[in-house]
Amino acid sequence: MNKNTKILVSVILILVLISAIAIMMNRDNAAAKKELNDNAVFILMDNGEEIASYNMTEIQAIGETDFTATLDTSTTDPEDFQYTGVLMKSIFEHAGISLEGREAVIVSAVDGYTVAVPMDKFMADDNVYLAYKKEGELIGTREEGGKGPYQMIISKDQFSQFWCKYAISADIQ
Ligand SMILES: Nc1nc2c(c(=O)[nH]1)N[C@H]1C(S)=C(S)[C@@H](COP(=O)(O)O)O[C@H]1N2
Ligand SMILES: [Mo]
Repeated sequence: MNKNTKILVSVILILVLISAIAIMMNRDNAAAKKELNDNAVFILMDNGEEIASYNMTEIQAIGETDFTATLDTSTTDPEDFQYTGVLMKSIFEHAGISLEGREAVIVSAVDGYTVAVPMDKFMADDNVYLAYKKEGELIGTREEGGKGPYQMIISKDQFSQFWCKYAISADIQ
């Protein structure tokens, strides 16, 4: 091998090594992200008392649905997105909590934001979802720069101020 060939071979070997390391690190990150999201817990409460908690795998099993909603914030123009989640009323039904004669559901987030959803809105078809994917990708945790892992999305709302990012619990009143 002449000198130039040796240099070329060394450069190629180094590049191959660097990309192998990058691929491995990426794989670890993806696995860690999936685990973080799979383990994320959502809590159901009845008048302030915790009655059930679900992780993402359990929530998905209740009845995963794709739906569209219009994200319209004070700083962005309205835009339709496809989300994936479970109707929030189905989670309460799964936990055996009767929704009859109740008044509202208070959804709370880790940043202290809370949204009160009146019962007629909560019970409507195809409306109040606990979502965890947007356009097929996990919404992601706040630490990852996401708006989840769970985000309450109200499919029929014209504006999105009644949605709830980083949602952690729902309390039926
Ligand atoms: N936890 C939490 N959820 C929230 C908010 C918030 O500040 N904290 N803001 C609301 C408002 S005003 C809007 S328009 C939507 C979308 O906010 P985004 O643009 O940050 O996604 O989230 C809603 N949900
Ligand atoms: Mo907003």
